[in-house]
Amino acid sequence: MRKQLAYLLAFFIITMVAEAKTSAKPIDKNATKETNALHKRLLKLLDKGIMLGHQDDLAYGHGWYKEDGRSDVKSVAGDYPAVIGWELGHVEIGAKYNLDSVYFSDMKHYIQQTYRRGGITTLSWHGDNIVTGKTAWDCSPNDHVVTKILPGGEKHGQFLAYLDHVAAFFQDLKDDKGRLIPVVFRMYHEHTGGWFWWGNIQCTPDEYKQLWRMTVEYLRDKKHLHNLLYAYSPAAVKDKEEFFGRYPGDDYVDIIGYDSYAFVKDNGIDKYTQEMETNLKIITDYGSVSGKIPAISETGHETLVAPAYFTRILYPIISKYRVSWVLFWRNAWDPKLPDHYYVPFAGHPAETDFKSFAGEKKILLNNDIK
Ligand code: BMA
Repeated sequence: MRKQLAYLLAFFIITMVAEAKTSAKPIDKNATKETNALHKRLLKLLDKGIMLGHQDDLAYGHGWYKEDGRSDVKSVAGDYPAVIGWELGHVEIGAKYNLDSVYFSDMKHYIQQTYRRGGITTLSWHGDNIVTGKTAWDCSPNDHVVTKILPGGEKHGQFLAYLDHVAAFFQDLKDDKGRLIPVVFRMYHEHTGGWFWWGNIQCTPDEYKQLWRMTVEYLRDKKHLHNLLYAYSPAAVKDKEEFFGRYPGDDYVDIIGYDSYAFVKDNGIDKYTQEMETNLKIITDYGSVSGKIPAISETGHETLVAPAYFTRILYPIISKYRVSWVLFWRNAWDPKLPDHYYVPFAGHPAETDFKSFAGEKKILLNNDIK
């Protein structure tokens, strides 16, 4: 009898979990048809494999800037990434180009090209510190930026004007038929790290949650933007408690990720593998009960000095998990940053390693997700 009961309970739990996964919908009840389709597709692709992503892939790469059709991932692996990341920093101040010198007008074209090709777009936002007028990294604990931009704060109105610029960008992402292109908005990221004005040194967990909810409500309900999926992505955390300590709630998040980087100094690779295991477990466990889509929102190993980073360090870990994508950070074009790259380019010693990684059946490039 007991055994029967246990079976029944197990069956019930499995059914509930399966239900949570497949019936999950975007948090925006008025999400456009295309946004719903993207959400459904992301859930479905979890069964197929892990999408390869790269930040700024089409705009520039190591040693080049703005060459039509070029991509460092494509030059080495033969195809475009399935996911391409972009950065909105400075859109809020009405600038023509972002903090990494990508024109917003070009970015829109790249996003259109990606969409036309069946690829997926995610955007981060290193918005300026509205109190000091300096960068997102300017985060003295005494500025209380978040307190000041919440409703009632002295910078609230001015911050909404920042959000108006952000909204205008999203509103202008149109496909060939004039329909809004659905994209992932990964805002206020790495907030557990304490190095941005929205970080854990500058605001309380409650203030962070309020900031998040205020932003979603403003973009969705006031600006009537319905082409966004919202991604929550702390810097790698030590445990579940830290991950959810500033989580704004299931009604405000579609995608759950984390950022983690591999360094070689001080046992860095061991720390990285542990960090990846811990964080992958948190996001995939929660994803399987909540229907939230887990993703490795930023990762990589700058300059690729550790031997076989892709096939021997990264792949053995990530291949064990049902995770939507793995996004490698940017290959800077700027000659002042010659070592700032995360995927190999033609001629780099890690080329074969990356090619083998990208060739794994489980790793999906643009053509694999069409
Ligand atoms: C950082 C570095 C910076 C860049 C910023 C925003 O990690 O790549 O050079 O400006 O991201 O993209």
